[in-house]
Amino acid sequence: MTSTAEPARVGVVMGSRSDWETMEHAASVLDALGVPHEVRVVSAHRTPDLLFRYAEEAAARGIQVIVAGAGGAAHLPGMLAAKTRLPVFGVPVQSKALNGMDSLLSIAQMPAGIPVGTLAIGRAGAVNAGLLAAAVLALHDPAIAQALDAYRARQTQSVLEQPDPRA
Ligand code: RP5
Repeated sequence: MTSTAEPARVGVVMGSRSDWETMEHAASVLDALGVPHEVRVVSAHRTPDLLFRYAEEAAARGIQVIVAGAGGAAHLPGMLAAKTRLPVFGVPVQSKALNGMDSLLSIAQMPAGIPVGTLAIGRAGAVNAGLLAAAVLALHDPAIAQALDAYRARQTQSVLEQPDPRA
């Protein structure tokens, strides 16, 4: 699935269909900002060959940033990062057993040499990964920069308009 007719510039990938509940928030932000993206399930342990192929081919296909969500022993972001020079932002999915602490540490604790930018556990991390991916593209894309500025201005305005939390 690609968000628009334009070729995808961000790859939103996840280890399982069950991660979509979290990762849809990254895709929604990219939609809202008009960033062409694709969404794929690519599992580090169930489809390792697909993982390698996805990472190896992503840059040549026009993908500029990868947002990768996974839970538990969350190898996906690190393995993708090992196979591509594209920036990879990892989203720790909230696992049932350990509430996402396992996912967070698996993604954050990359040994020196292969970086993964790690976001917060769950929805906040997915939203911010989408925003961060857009911010990278905004460096060279005025339309995305403008969309990001407008997003932030709306967010500021919504707080200022409703200062009383009881309202
Ligand atoms: C990981 O295992 C996925 O990223 C998911 O968060 C977790 C559980 O996967 P399912 O058993 O729901 O497919 O690979």
